[in-house]
This record gives sequence, structure tokens and C-alpha cells, in this order.
Amino acid sequence: MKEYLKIFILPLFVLISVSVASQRQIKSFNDGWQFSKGEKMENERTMSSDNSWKTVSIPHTWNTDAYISKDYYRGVSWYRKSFSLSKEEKDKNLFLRFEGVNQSATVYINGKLVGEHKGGYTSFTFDISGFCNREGNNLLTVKVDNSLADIPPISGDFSIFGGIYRDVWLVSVPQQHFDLSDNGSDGIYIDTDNVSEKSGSYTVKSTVVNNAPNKATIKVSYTVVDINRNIVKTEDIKYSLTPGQKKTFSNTYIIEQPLLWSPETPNLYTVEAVIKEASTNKILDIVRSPLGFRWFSFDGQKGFSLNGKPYKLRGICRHQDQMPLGNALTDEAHRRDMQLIKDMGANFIRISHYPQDKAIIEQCDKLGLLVWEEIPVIDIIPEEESFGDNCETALREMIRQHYNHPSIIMWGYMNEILLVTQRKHKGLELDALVKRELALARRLENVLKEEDSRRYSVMAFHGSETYNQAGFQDIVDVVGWNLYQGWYSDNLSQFDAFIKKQASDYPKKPKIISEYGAGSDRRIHSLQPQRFDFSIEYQQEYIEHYLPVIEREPYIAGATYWNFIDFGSAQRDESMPRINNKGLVYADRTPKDVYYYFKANFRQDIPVLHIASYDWDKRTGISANGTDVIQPIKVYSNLSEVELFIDDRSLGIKGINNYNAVWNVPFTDGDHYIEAKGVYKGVEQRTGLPISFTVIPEYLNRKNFSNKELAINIGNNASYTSPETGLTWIPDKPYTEGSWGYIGGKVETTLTQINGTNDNPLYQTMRMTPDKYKFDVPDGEYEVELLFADISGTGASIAHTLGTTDNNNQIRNEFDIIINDLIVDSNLSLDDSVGKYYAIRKKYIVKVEKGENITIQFHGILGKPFINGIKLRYL
Ligand code: GCB
Ligand code: CA
Repeated sequence: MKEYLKIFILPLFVLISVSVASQRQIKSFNDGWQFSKGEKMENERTMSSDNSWKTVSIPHTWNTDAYISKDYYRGVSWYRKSFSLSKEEKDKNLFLRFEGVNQSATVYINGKLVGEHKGGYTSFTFDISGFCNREGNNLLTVKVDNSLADIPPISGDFSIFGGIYRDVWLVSVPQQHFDLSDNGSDGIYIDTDNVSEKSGSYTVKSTVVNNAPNKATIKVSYTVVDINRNIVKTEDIKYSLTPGQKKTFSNTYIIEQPLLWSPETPNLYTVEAVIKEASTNKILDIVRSPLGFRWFSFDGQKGFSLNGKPYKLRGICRHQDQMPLGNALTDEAHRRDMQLIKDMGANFIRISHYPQDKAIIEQCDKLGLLVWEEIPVIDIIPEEESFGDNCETALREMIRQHYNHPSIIMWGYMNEILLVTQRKHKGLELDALVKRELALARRLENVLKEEDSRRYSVMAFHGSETYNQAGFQDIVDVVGWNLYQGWYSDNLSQFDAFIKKQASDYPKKPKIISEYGAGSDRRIHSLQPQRFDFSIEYQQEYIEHYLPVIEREPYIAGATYWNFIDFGSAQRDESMPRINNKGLVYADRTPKDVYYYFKANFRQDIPVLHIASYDWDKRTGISANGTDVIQPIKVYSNLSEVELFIDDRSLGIKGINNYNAVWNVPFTDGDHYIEAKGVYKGVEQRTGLPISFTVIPEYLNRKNFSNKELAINIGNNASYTSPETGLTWIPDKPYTEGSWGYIGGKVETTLTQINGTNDNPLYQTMRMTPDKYKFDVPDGEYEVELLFADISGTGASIAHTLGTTDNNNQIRNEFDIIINDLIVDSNLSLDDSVGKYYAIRKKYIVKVEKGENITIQFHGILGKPFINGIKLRYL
């Protein structure tokens, strides 16, 4: 049925002039919960008490330990809450809506099983009408489990924080209401078709329930309200429902000259679906849904287009946790992230790797961010038969729950499904597994299209040709490539080559760079950045290489940087154990400098002028002559040229290329002020940043070394600053006459976590079998401090990241330490005291006479000698 109506404007009070008491009421059920960790006896469904229970509020997770231990608690916990019904709720139909419980929930009321839900990232709604005492107390109990083997994801580079971690709501409705029993949805689905600037059609499909014991005559209307609360269309249709009947209506309308939705103009309409009692016009139920008019398409060669124009998808991926809170974030925390993403100029978000809080999707509609949302089928699929069913459920729930959001353009259902499979299995076994994964992919693709034929389907592949050969590419509409050339594998330019080859081999297939990223750690800085050093500078170099390629090549529809935040991944070691630090913002959401590179790229509507040294405002450098140390300062900007100053002295004007320019800045010991100046649309722009600088003398004498500590980050090109002390451990350097440094030896590094220290990165590199470390120093007394952690061989890394898997470290190393020909420690072996990957520090007081200097040597007895850090202090 298609109906054409004229637009007419009604005053708003028509909608709200009827008493609201008898309508749908929604209230949060977040407070007054009790929580108890661990498996309980069956009678825990009742109010029996022991002192294991403590008071908590929702959002809640029990897994803040996932930031501390790989072995965080995965298992069962219990929640309970007592409640009584308000006067208005007593004669209503009652529903409990859980926005997210990770990973499964079994809900009881007054000891009776209400229902079970599997899947940690989608909402579910249970009808509790038949379970509640209308007068007096009720006890709600929820058993939560985050250890099940048949719920996606089975594997993945992120922590599975258990708990009731999103809002819980009590929804009470009259006997006639919009259906609340359909996969956690609102019971209303809106489609738009034939959209153009001239007109667009929209179809509202709603399901109405009559729970009354007698026939009900109702009126259903859909009122479309634009962003200014102007009513642009309203419609009233009369229906009769038999007792217990559930009925679905579908109506199509046409709107003339719709205001189009786009990230630049997020014109959002609201459909207010209303049920009224026909005889009295009393409102029984209202549900509001977003409505946006836009059209879009993907093309293998031309990329993406929105509302008829070519459009580059400029985006990020986003996990949902925040250290130290885990995944238990308030809605405003989610909204803050969306604002940060929008402010950066992004127009696209991959909600990875699972559906997220509805606060996020609502914000994407409002702020204007196009969305790829996905379910977490990652790395591998297990043998459990029920796994496929649980994937299918998650997919249906995600689509039904978020169906009406105009920001969503694509649904995803698999991420790097061959990665672990290929790594762990070979030959026939591998073939069988790939077949199983293909079968699941086909099944999910069919479900996706059955649920939503208007949006695109997408999968994310890691950089392996096997996806194409095995046939995964043929199943989906759009291919996402997670590419890490220059991070997990050597050489940035292999990225360009890889994607170019895909474009020429498969010219018809639309492509997105669904991930690219490099780790960075604010404590680590390098003037010779290299992959996996976790320096701030390498992440910048990596991104400054990728983004121009993405922007330039029309066949790349867009990209989503991995990841917007530093997020929790309990299995990960690296420079910040338990954290994947590829973020553009830190865990606390402070932007890294590189955030402003994106901003300068993406925003042309405002001036962007950022001195890219907020992450490095306490610097250290070596000076030969005791005066200036030249270090680069970079500015990220979208201006055409910028002038840089140090302490009011101009360092010259430079043209901005690839949204940045670099100056060689002469630093002296002490505090400085760096300032950048430029002009945007005729208006002067200025920004400044204080930087303090510590000069370390290359040639040590009494004067220049009297009050300084020479701290060396052995085996490393990068400097490491300990946040606990502010001391910077400078890069290692070879010895030269009159100076200091190493002679001989070989660098070894590990990604494995070092225990016994918070200065993990400092111990993750070392020099093996050095001939010696030599310091040419004036006579006097010195404190020589030696840092050790046995990282020889290599440590373990995790199977599900794209990194290589290392061997175990079993070699015994035993050696003597000799300072100025004196054996200061014999037969030192860390195996006997602390074991492998454990940091220790040893101090020796050394007297230097007759110009003998300081020479540190290691004499191997078993295995190989090594050293991870040296600190020298003049007493
Ligand atoms: C990937 C995965 C993502 C990881 C990321 C990484 O390809 O899809 O889940 O977190 O790499 O940082 O290794
Ligand atoms: Ca929420």
C-alpha cells in the first residue's frame, strides 16, 4: 500500500497533550545490585546471604584484572537485585531489557527461570510480566558467564570483560503495545527507497501486540518529525486486534524534498510510532526511531559514493573499553569518544569487533558518522555445533536492533578468519577447516541479506591471498583488508604494492582498508624510528605513509585506522603489557600528536596547527661541545606554510607537505618555548608548547657531569623515559675515543613482558656478548648501575596477532662481571635467582685513579653474557 500525503505542519502540543500515565514507561535498572564472583549453589537464585556479595552499580565488570593479568577471571558470577513495582507499573506488561551482558546471561525472577541469552554484545529483552509479584518484593537474579566455548568470539586480540556492563531497563507498557519480543528490537523497522533530492519513500513496518483478553480497536500512526521538531507528515490508521493477537503492518509513504543525511549534514528525522485507543484517542504506546534519507553505493574502481557523489570513507576502528574501567562505560563516555572522532574529521567508523552500546549508534546518526558494524567471528571457528547458531543469532540481533539507524551502511561478520587456522593447521586438516569456515560465511551472508537487503555485507581479511583463492571474496559485497606492511612485516611500500595488485587482479571488488596501525608508547622516542620499536615517531612515520596512499587511490573506498584508542588485550605483552597501544588517543582519551595529522588531513573547514611534540615535551640529547643539540620538531597543519620559533627566535618559514613540516631546532639545557605561526583564510593562527631539555655530555668532565646521571637504554635506538622518575635512558651508542659506549656485541630484543619492573621496554632490548662498555671519565668515585633481564632466545607471543610466534627461552646464561679488571660478581646467572624475563639492578661503587677510566666486561661461563642497561653517576 502506498499513500501520498501532502506535508502539513502541526503544532507540537497535539502530540503531548494526552496524559502520559497510561503509556509506556522506561526506567533504568542500574542501581542497587549485589554481585558475587564465582559459581554458586542453585539456591543463590533466592535471597540467601553470605558475605561474598557486595553492592555494585551497572555498568559493571568483574574483569578490571584483565589490565593486570593474562589469566583474568573467566567464569561464572552472579548479580541480584530486589525491586517492587510502582503504582503505575502494577497493572502493566513488564519487560526487562539488557543492553549488554558479556557473554551469557541466565535470568531468574523470584527463583523462576525467565530466560537465557547467549552473546555478549547485543541487547535482549525478556517478558517478565508473569514472574513478578505485583505487590511487595521481587528478586531478580542473573547468572553471568564469560567462559563459554560456543559464543563468538572464540579468540581475538582483546579482553573479554565479563559482567552486566551496559544499561538495564525496566519497560512497562499497556496491554496494547509495539512488539518487544523480537530479538531485542523495538518492533519497528524503517526502510527508505528511491531516495533523491526531489523525494524519497519510506516504509514503516511495525508489529503491534494485543495482550488483553478482549478485542482491541486501535489507531496506529507514524509521525515524522524533523530536527527542528517540525512535523512533516502524520498518518492515522484504524485496526482491530483479537485477544492475544500480534499483527504486523507495513505502510509506505513518500516525502518530497527530503533533507538528505550525510556526515556533513546529518539531517535526522524521527518517526514517532503511536498506538491510540480508537474510541478515546488515548495514547497507549509511543516508540521513536531515527529516519535518514541517503543513498550510497560501492564500486570496485571508483570506491564509495554517497548521495550521488564520490566520497572517501575516512575512518577509524573503535574498541569499547577504557583502562582502568574495562568495558563498563557510561553512555557519556561513549558519546565523548564519538565527539573526539568527529572532531578529528572522520566520517566513518568501523564498530569493531562487535556491536556496541546504542549510545554510540545514536551519536553516529546525530553527529554524522557512517558506520560499519559487525559481529565478532574472529580468527577461528570452534567445533561446537551451537557456535554457528550463536553467530546467526548475534547477526540477526545486531541487524534488528540497529536496523533503523541511517548511519549504518554495512554489516560485517568475519575478521581474519584464516589467520589462526592457517597458522595452526596444515594440509588436509586445513582444507577441512577452511571448508567449514566457508560454509559458515555463506550461511551468515544469507542471513544478512535475508535480514537486510539494502545494506552491504563486508568481511575483513588479513593480508593473505588465500581468502581470494578459497572463495571468501566471492561471498561478500565489500572486502576489507587489514594491512600491516611496515609493522608486522617489513617495509611500508609493500602496502601500496599489495593493494594495487588486489585492485588490478580483482577490479570489480570494492575494497576498504579495514585496519592499518602501529603501536606507540609515549615513554619511547627515536630519531631513527623503526618498526616494532613502539616509538611515537615510528607510528607517525607509518601513518604518514599509509594515509596519502589511501586518499590518492580511487579504488580504495576508504580506510579505518586500527585502533582509535589504546585498548585492553590481556594476552598481549610488548611495551605495555595487557594493552594494544596502536591508538590515536591514549586509554584516558588524551590525543596522541598523530591524532592531529588525521585532523589536518580530514578537516579543511577549520585551521589545524599543532606542534607535534606534546608526546615528547621532556627531551634529552647528547652534545659534543656542551652547547646546542639539534632535534627535529614537527608541526601538523593544514595551512600552506608555517613559521616556527624557539624562545622567540625564528627558525624560518616552511611549506607544509603531506600536512606536516619539520624544523631542526637547536636546544640547550633548560626550559624552552616553541611556537608555530601561520595564516588560515587571512587570519593569523598561533600555538605554543613548552619543552624542557636535558643535555647529556658526549665527553664527560667534572663540571658537565657533576649533577647528571648517564643512563643508557642498551640495545636500543630509542630513548626511554620512566614516568616514575622522569629519568630518560638515552639510546645506546658505540664507544669513541674520549667518550663512552659499547664495543662489540650484538643486539637482542623481545616482545615478552618483563616482570619485576614497571619499566618494561627498558629491559626488552639488550646487548649480547659485548666486548666491553667503556666510559672515559675523570678520576673520582662513581656509582655504576647495571640492569639485567634475561631475554635471550625469544619469548612467547600470541597466536591471534599478526606478529610472528616466538620460541621458548630455555638457555642458561652464566657469566662474571668485571669492572676495571676486578671480578665484581662471579658466576652470575639470573636463572638461579629470578629466572627469565625478570628485571634486576645492581650497583657498584667504583674508584677511578690515574686516568684508568671505567671498563665493564663480561666473561661468559655458560651460554652468553648480556646487559640491558647501564647508569653511571659521579659521586
Ligand atoms: C588485527 C586484528 C585486530 C588486532 C590487530 C593488531 O588484524 O583484526 O583485532 O588487534 O590486528 O593490533 O594486531
Ligand atoms: Ca547504554
